[in-house]
Amino acid sequence: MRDLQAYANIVNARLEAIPEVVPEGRFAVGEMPWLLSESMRYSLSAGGKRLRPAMLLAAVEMLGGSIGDALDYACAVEMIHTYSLIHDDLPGMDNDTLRRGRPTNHVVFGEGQAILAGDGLLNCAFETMLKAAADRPDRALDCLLAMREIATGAGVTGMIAGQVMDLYCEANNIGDVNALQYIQRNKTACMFIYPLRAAARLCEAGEEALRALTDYGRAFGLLFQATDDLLDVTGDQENMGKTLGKDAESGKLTCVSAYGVEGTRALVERLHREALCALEPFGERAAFFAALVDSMVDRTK
Ligand code: GRG
Repeated sequence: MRDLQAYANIVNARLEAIPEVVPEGRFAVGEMPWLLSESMRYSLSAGGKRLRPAMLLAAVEMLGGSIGDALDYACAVEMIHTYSLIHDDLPGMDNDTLRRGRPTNHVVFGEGQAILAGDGLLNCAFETMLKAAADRPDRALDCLLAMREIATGAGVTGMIAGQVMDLYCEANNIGDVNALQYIQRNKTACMFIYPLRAAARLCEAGEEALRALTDYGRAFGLLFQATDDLLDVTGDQENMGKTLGKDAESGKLTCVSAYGVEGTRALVERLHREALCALEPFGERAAFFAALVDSMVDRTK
Protein backbone atom coordinates (compact mmCIF):
# COMPACT_ATOMS: atom_id res chain seq x y z
CA MET A 1 0.00 0.00 0.00
CA ARG A 2 1.28 3.49 -0.88
CA ASP A 3 1.15 6.14 1.81
CA LEU A 4 0.21 9.84 1.52
CA GLN A 5 3.80 10.88 0.82
CA ALA A 6 4.14 8.34 -1.99
CA TYR A 7 1.04 9.71 -3.70
CA ALA A 8 2.19 13.29 -3.06
CA ASN A 9 5.51 12.50 -4.76
CA ILE A 10 3.69 11.21 -7.84
CA VAL A 11 1.52 14.35 -7.97
CA ASN A 12 4.52 16.66 -7.48
CA ALA A 13 6.49 15.00 -10.27
CA ARG A 14 3.60 15.44 -12.70
CA LEU A 15 2.92 19.05 -11.61
CA GLU A 16 6.59 19.83 -12.33
CA ALA A 17 6.08 18.64 -15.91
CA ILE A 18 2.94 20.63 -16.74
CA PRO A 19 4.16 23.33 -19.16
CA GLU A 20 2.03 26.18 -17.77
CA VAL A 21 3.69 25.94 -14.37
CA VAL A 22 7.26 25.46 -15.61
CA PRO A 23 8.93 28.80 -16.34
CA GLU A 24 11.22 28.45 -19.35
CA GLY A 25 12.08 31.96 -20.46
CA ARG A 26 12.87 35.28 -18.84
CA PHE A 27 9.75 37.02 -20.06
CA ALA A 28 7.30 34.50 -21.37
CA VAL A 29 6.55 30.77 -21.48
CA GLY A 30 5.24 30.52 -24.99
CA GLU A 31 2.46 33.08 -24.91
CA MET A 32 2.24 33.02 -21.12
CA PRO A 33 3.84 35.87 -19.15
CA TRP A 34 6.73 34.72 -16.99
CA LEU A 35 5.23 36.58 -14.03
CA LEU A 36 2.02 34.56 -14.20
CA SER A 37 3.89 31.28 -14.39
CA GLU A 38 6.07 32.38 -11.48
CA SER A 39 3.17 33.42 -9.22
CA MET A 40 1.14 30.27 -9.97
CA ARG A 41 4.17 28.13 -9.32
CA TYR A 42 5.04 30.03 -6.12
CA SER A 43 1.86 28.84 -4.44
CA LEU A 44 1.56 25.48 -6.16
CA SER A 45 5.05 24.35 -5.18
CA ALA A 46 4.97 25.75 -1.65
CA GLY A 47 4.71 22.32 -0.07
CA GLY A 48 1.03 21.50 0.48
CA LYS A 49 0.17 18.04 1.74
CA ARG A 50 -1.47 17.09 -1.61
CA LEU A 51 -4.26 15.43 0.35
CA ARG A 52 -7.03 15.80 -2.22
CA PRO A 53 -5.10 14.56 -5.27
CA ALA A 54 -3.59 11.73 -3.18
CA MET A 55 -7.08 10.65 -2.16
CA LEU A 56 -8.24 10.70 -5.77
CA LEU A 57 -5.32 8.49 -6.83
CA ALA A 58 -5.74 6.15 -3.86
CA ALA A 59 -9.42 5.73 -4.70
CA VAL A 60 -8.53 4.90 -8.30
CA GLU A 61 -6.09 2.23 -7.11
CA MET A 62 -8.61 0.88 -4.62
CA LEU A 63 -11.17 0.54 -7.43
CA GLY A 64 -8.70 -1.24 -9.70
CA GLY A 65 -8.08 1.68 -12.09
CA SER A 66 -4.84 3.09 -13.47
CA ILE A 67 -3.02 5.94 -11.73
CA GLY A 68 -1.62 7.08 -15.07
CA ASP A 69 -5.11 7.71 -16.45
CA ALA A 70 -6.11 9.66 -13.33
CA LEU A 71 -2.98 11.71 -12.68
CA ASP A 72 -3.94 14.84 -14.60
CA TYR A 73 -7.32 14.92 -12.83
CA ALA A 74 -5.48 14.70 -9.50
CA CYS A 75 -3.15 17.57 -10.51
CA ALA A 76 -6.18 19.61 -11.59
CA VAL A 77 -7.73 19.14 -8.14
CA GLU A 78 -4.53 20.45 -6.53
CA MET A 79 -4.50 23.47 -8.87
CA ILE A 80 -8.10 24.28 -7.92
CA HIS A 81 -7.33 23.85 -4.22
CA THR A 82 -4.27 26.13 -4.53
CA TYR A 83 -6.31 28.79 -6.35
CA SER A 84 -8.86 28.70 -3.52
CA LEU A 85 -6.11 29.21 -0.93
CA ILE A 86 -4.63 32.17 -2.86
CA HIS A 87 -8.03 33.84 -3.14
CA ASP A 88 -9.02 32.97 0.43
CA ASP A 89 -5.88 34.73 1.73
CA LEU A 90 -6.61 37.98 -0.15
CA PRO A 91 -7.30 41.19 1.82
CA GLY A 92 -10.93 41.08 0.63
CA MET A 93 -11.39 37.59 2.11
CA ASP A 94 -9.35 36.24 5.05
CA ASN A 95 -6.50 38.76 4.70
CA ASP A 96 -3.78 36.31 5.65
CA THR A 97 -0.04 36.79 5.31
CA LEU A 98 1.24 33.24 5.90
CA ARG A 99 0.33 30.08 4.00
CA ARG A 100 2.16 26.78 3.56
CA GLY A 101 4.93 28.28 5.67
CA ARG A 102 5.55 31.16 3.22
CA PRO A 103 4.28 34.72 2.77
CA THR A 104 0.96 34.55 0.95
CA ASN A 105 0.79 35.09 -2.81
CA HIS A 106 -0.52 38.68 -2.64
CA VAL A 107 2.18 39.67 -0.15
CA VAL A 108 4.82 38.65 -2.70
CA PHE A 109 3.18 39.50 -6.04
CA GLY A 110 0.57 42.12 -5.11
CA GLU A 111 -3.18 41.76 -4.91
CA GLY A 112 -3.98 42.02 -8.61
CA GLN A 113 -1.39 39.46 -9.65
CA ALA A 114 -2.55 37.10 -6.87
CA ILE A 115 -6.13 37.25 -8.17
CA LEU A 116 -4.81 36.43 -11.64
CA ALA A 117 -2.59 33.59 -10.34
CA GLY A 118 -5.72 32.04 -8.79
CA ASP A 119 -7.71 32.57 -12.00
CA GLY A 120 -4.81 31.08 -13.96
CA LEU A 121 -4.66 27.96 -11.79
CA LEU A 122 -8.42 27.43 -12.06
CA ASN A 123 -8.31 27.72 -15.83
CA CYS A 124 -5.18 25.60 -16.06
CA ALA A 125 -6.94 22.86 -14.07
CA PHE A 126 -9.63 22.59 -16.72
CA GLU A 127 -7.13 22.84 -19.59
CA THR A 128 -5.18 19.97 -18.00
CA MET A 129 -8.27 17.78 -17.64
CA LEU A 130 -9.51 18.60 -21.12
CA LYS A 131 -6.14 17.69 -22.64
CA ALA A 132 -6.18 14.39 -20.73
CA ALA A 133 -9.72 13.70 -21.93
CA ALA A 134 -8.85 14.55 -25.54
CA ASP A 135 -6.06 11.95 -25.35
CA ARG A 136 -8.59 9.26 -24.44
CA PRO A 137 -11.44 9.47 -27.00
CA ASP A 138 -12.26 5.83 -26.16
CA ARG A 139 -13.14 6.92 -22.59
CA ALA A 140 -14.73 10.28 -23.36
CA LEU A 141 -17.82 9.80 -21.20
CA ASP A 142 -15.89 8.69 -18.09
CA CYS A 143 -13.54 11.66 -18.50
CA LEU A 144 -16.46 14.05 -18.90
CA LEU A 145 -18.23 12.65 -15.84
CA ALA A 146 -15.04 12.91 -13.78
CA MET A 147 -14.57 16.51 -14.86
CA ARG A 148 -18.17 17.28 -14.02
CA GLU A 149 -17.69 15.90 -10.48
CA ILE A 150 -14.63 18.09 -9.94
CA ALA A 151 -16.40 21.17 -11.35
CA THR A 152 -19.39 20.51 -9.09
CA GLY A 153 -17.25 20.18 -5.96
CA ALA A 154 -15.35 23.38 -6.69
CA GLY A 155 -18.34 25.25 -8.03
CA VAL A 156 -21.34 27.40 -7.24
CA THR A 157 -23.14 24.67 -5.27
CA GLY A 158 -19.87 23.48 -3.71
CA MET A 159 -16.73 25.25 -2.53
CA ILE A 160 -17.60 28.69 -3.92
CA ALA A 161 -21.07 28.49 -2.33
CA GLY A 162 -19.48 27.70 1.02
CA GLN A 163 -17.05 30.58 0.75
CA VAL A 164 -19.85 33.01 -0.20
CA MET A 165 -21.87 31.99 2.87
CA ASP A 166 -18.78 32.15 5.07
CA LEU A 167 -18.12 35.77 4.07
CA TYR A 168 -21.81 36.66 4.31
CA CYS A 169 -22.23 35.20 7.80
CA GLU A 170 -19.09 36.90 9.01
CA ALA A 171 -20.17 40.28 7.64
CA ASN A 172 -23.65 39.93 9.16
CA ASN A 173 -22.71 38.31 12.47
CA ILE A 174 -24.70 35.18 11.70
CA GLY A 175 -23.55 32.47 14.07
CA ASP A 176 -26.03 29.62 14.00
CA VAL A 177 -25.15 25.97 13.70
CA ASN A 178 -27.09 25.49 10.43
CA ALA A 179 -24.96 28.14 8.76
CA LEU A 180 -21.81 26.54 10.14
CA GLN A 181 -22.80 23.11 8.81
CA TYR A 182 -23.65 24.53 5.36
CA ILE A 183 -20.34 26.39 5.18
CA GLN A 184 -18.19 23.48 6.28
CA ARG A 185 -19.90 20.96 4.06
CA ASN A 186 -19.61 23.16 0.99
CA LYS A 187 -16.37 25.00 1.52
CA THR A 188 -14.32 22.11 2.87
CA ALA A 189 -16.03 18.72 2.47
CA CYS A 190 -16.98 19.18 -1.21
CA MET A 191 -13.32 19.31 -2.19
CA PHE A 192 -12.92 15.82 -0.72
CA ILE A 193 -16.27 14.33 -1.76
CA TYR A 194 -16.13 15.27 -5.43
CA PRO A 195 -12.52 14.33 -6.26
CA LEU A 196 -13.34 10.89 -4.77
CA ARG A 197 -16.47 10.73 -6.92
CA ALA A 198 -14.32 11.68 -9.93
CA ALA A 199 -12.09 8.69 -9.16
CA ALA A 200 -15.19 6.47 -9.14
CA ARG A 201 -16.25 7.88 -12.54
CA LEU A 202 -12.81 7.25 -14.03
CA CYS A 203 -13.07 3.63 -12.87
CA GLU A 204 -16.67 3.19 -14.00
CA ALA A 205 -17.51 2.17 -10.43
CA GLY A 206 -21.09 1.28 -9.51
CA GLU A 207 -23.59 3.13 -7.34
CA GLU A 208 -22.51 1.41 -4.12
CA ALA A 209 -18.90 2.56 -4.46
CA LEU A 210 -20.01 6.05 -5.47
CA ARG A 211 -22.23 6.30 -2.39
CA ALA A 212 -19.59 4.90 -0.04
CA LEU A 213 -16.94 7.33 -1.34
CA THR A 214 -19.40 10.22 -1.03
CA ASP A 215 -20.12 9.26 2.59
CA TYR A 216 -16.44 8.86 3.40
CA GLY A 217 -15.55 12.17 1.71
CA ARG A 218 -18.25 13.97 3.68
CA ALA A 219 -17.23 12.53 7.05
CA PHE A 220 -13.54 13.00 6.29
CA GLY A 221 -14.01 16.58 5.08
CA LEU A 222 -16.06 17.61 8.11
CA LEU A 223 -13.60 15.89 10.41
CA PHE A 224 -10.70 17.62 8.64
CA GLN A 225 -12.37 21.01 9.17
CA ALA A 226 -13.24 20.24 12.81
CA THR A 227 -9.62 19.25 13.54
CA ASP A 228 -8.44 22.40 11.71
CA ASP A 229 -10.74 24.49 13.93
CA LEU A 230 -9.40 22.72 17.02
CA LEU A 231 -5.79 23.22 15.95
CA ASP A 232 -6.45 26.91 15.40
CA VAL A 233 -6.94 27.06 19.16
CA THR A 234 -4.64 24.31 20.41
CA GLY A 235 -2.05 23.91 17.60
CA ASP A 236 1.49 25.01 16.86
CA GLN A 237 1.93 27.73 14.20
CA GLU A 238 5.28 26.43 12.94
CA ASN A 239 3.91 22.91 12.35
CA MET A 240 0.75 24.25 10.69
CA GLY A 241 2.55 26.74 8.39
CA LYS A 242 -0.22 29.32 8.71
CA THR A 243 -1.38 31.99 11.13
CA LEU A 244 -3.16 30.45 14.12
CA GLY A 245 -5.57 31.99 16.62
CA LYS A 246 -7.16 34.22 13.98
CA ASP A 247 -10.55 32.50 14.11
CA ALA A 248 -11.12 33.22 17.79
CA GLU A 249 -9.65 36.72 17.47
CA SER A 250 -11.98 37.69 14.64
CA GLY A 251 -15.05 36.03 16.20
CA LYS A 252 -15.31 33.61 13.27
CA LEU A 253 -17.96 30.90 13.18
CA THR A 254 -16.08 27.61 13.74
CA CYS A 255 -16.71 24.24 15.38
CA VAL A 256 -14.97 25.55 18.49
CA SER A 257 -17.11 28.71 18.68
CA ALA A 258 -20.28 26.64 18.12
CA TYR A 259 -19.57 23.48 20.15
CA GLY A 260 -16.61 24.39 22.39
CA VAL A 261 -13.34 22.43 22.51
CA GLU A 262 -14.82 19.33 24.17
CA GLY A 263 -17.90 19.38 21.91
CA THR A 264 -15.61 19.57 18.88
CA ARG A 265 -13.57 16.62 20.15
CA ALA A 266 -16.82 14.63 20.50
CA LEU A 267 -17.80 15.62 16.93
CA VAL A 268 -14.40 14.45 15.66
CA GLU A 269 -14.96 11.07 17.35
CA ARG A 270 -18.41 10.71 15.76
CA LEU A 271 -17.15 11.66 12.29
CA HIS A 272 -14.22 9.27 12.71
CA ARG A 273 -16.64 6.39 13.29
CA GLU A 274 -18.79 7.49 10.33
CA ALA A 275 -15.77 7.66 8.00
CA LEU A 276 -14.59 4.17 8.97
CA CYS A 277 -18.12 2.81 8.62
CA ALA A 278 -18.40 4.23 5.08
CA LEU A 279 -15.30 2.22 4.10
CA GLU A 280 -16.84 -1.14 5.01
CA PRO A 281 -17.86 -2.12 1.44
CA PHE A 282 -14.20 -1.90 0.38
CA GLY A 283 -12.80 -4.12 3.16
CA GLU A 284 -9.02 -4.40 3.29
CA ARG A 285 -8.64 -2.44 0.07
CA ALA A 286 -9.55 0.74 1.97
CA ALA A 287 -6.52 0.54 4.30
CA PHE A 288 -5.10 3.85 2.97
CA PHE A 289 -8.34 5.69 3.74
CA ALA A 290 -8.68 4.15 7.20
CA ALA A 291 -5.08 5.10 8.06
CA LEU A 292 -5.60 8.61 6.67
CA VAL A 293 -8.62 9.41 8.79
CA ASP A 294 -6.87 7.91 11.86
CA SER A 295 -3.89 10.21 11.22
CA MET A 296 -6.16 13.28 10.99
CA VAL A 297 -7.63 12.47 14.39
CA ASP A 298 -4.14 11.91 15.82
CA ARG A 299 -3.15 15.48 14.82
CA THR A 300 -5.33 16.79 17.63
CA LYS A 301 -4.06 14.47 20.40
C1 GRG B 1 -11.81 31.40 -2.60
C2 GRG B 1 -13.68 30.14 -3.77
C3 GRG B 1 -12.76 30.26 -2.67
C4 GRG B 1 -12.80 29.32 -1.73
C5 GRG B 1 -11.91 29.26 -0.60
C6 GRG B 1 -10.71 26.22 0.60
C7 GRG B 1 -11.17 27.58 0.94
C8 GRG B 1 -12.34 28.14 0.26
C9 GRG B 1 -10.50 28.34 1.79
C10 GRG B 1 -9.25 27.94 2.44
C11 GRG B 1 -9.24 28.30 3.86
C12 GRG B 1 -9.73 27.22 4.73
C13 GRG B 1 -9.46 27.34 6.18
C14 GRG B 1 -10.38 26.18 4.24
C15 GRG B 1 -10.81 25.06 5.00
C16 GRG B 1 -10.12 23.88 4.48
C17 GRG B 1 -8.66 23.91 4.77
C18 GRG B 1 -8.19 23.79 6.17
C19 GRG B 1 -7.84 24.04 3.77
C20 GRG B 1 -6.37 23.86 3.86
O1 GRG B 1 -6.14 22.59 3.31
P1 GRG B 1 -4.82 21.73 3.56
O2 GRG B 1 -4.52 21.64 5.03
O3 GRG B 1 -3.73 22.66 2.91
O4 GRG B 1 -4.96 20.46 2.82
P2 GRG B 1 -2.37 22.27 2.15
O5 GRG B 1 -1.55 23.53 2.21
O6 GRG B 1 -1.71 21.12 2.86
O7 GRG B 1 -2.78 21.92 0.77
